[in-house]
Amino acid sequence: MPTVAADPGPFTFDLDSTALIVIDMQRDFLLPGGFGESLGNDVAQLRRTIAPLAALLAAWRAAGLPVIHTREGHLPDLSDCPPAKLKRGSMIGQPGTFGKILIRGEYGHDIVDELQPLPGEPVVDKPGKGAFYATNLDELLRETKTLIVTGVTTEVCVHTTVREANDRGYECLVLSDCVGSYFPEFQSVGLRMIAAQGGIFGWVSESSALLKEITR
Ligand code: TIU
Repeated sequence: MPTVAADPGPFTFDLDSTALIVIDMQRDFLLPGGFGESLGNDVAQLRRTIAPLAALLAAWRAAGLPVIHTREGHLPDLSDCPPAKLKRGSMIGQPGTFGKILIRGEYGHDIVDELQPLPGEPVVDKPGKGAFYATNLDELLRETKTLIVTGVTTEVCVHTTVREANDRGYECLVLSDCVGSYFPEFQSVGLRMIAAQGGIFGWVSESSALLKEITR
């Protein structure tokens, strides 16, 4: 079984029951001129995850291992958008640079070109921050015990998903170079929170450490 150097300590897991999850690598969050940037956010902080994630995806696919992608967004009539979310996110469903913001089927809602899912790879559309809430993710992960967690943003959808996964019995390895936050301090503290207290939510490592194990 592979072991990767991680915080708070070495993480050993079985590749036969491990899946890679790529969370919300959507144009609305990552593209210059998009929704995320229109809120005053620095998309460069997220875009630095694209290259290491593309390299990991290539190796992961070459090893024949399972990958699941997620996208945050809503039906065009917003009937699946929790009212409390819409209240604080009134731009959801409004016209943006890349189509209606966070609406399924719009260009901006889809995944960036560099990380497009391949045919057959599940894409989980989620209305919330966590990937388990109101989705079939738990059913897709029937054979899975370990999640390799990547995507954006570290303190929002990544954290929520990692917390949900913990309560459902999954072990999570979060890759620091493959998750990103618009805010450097949240990136740093968000990762520390996962590994704190002996790994309260999981382990934190880098993609290079994992790549060594899957490209042997
Ligand atoms: N995917 C995700 O994290 N959605 C967000 O809204 N993130 C923010 O940081 N705003």
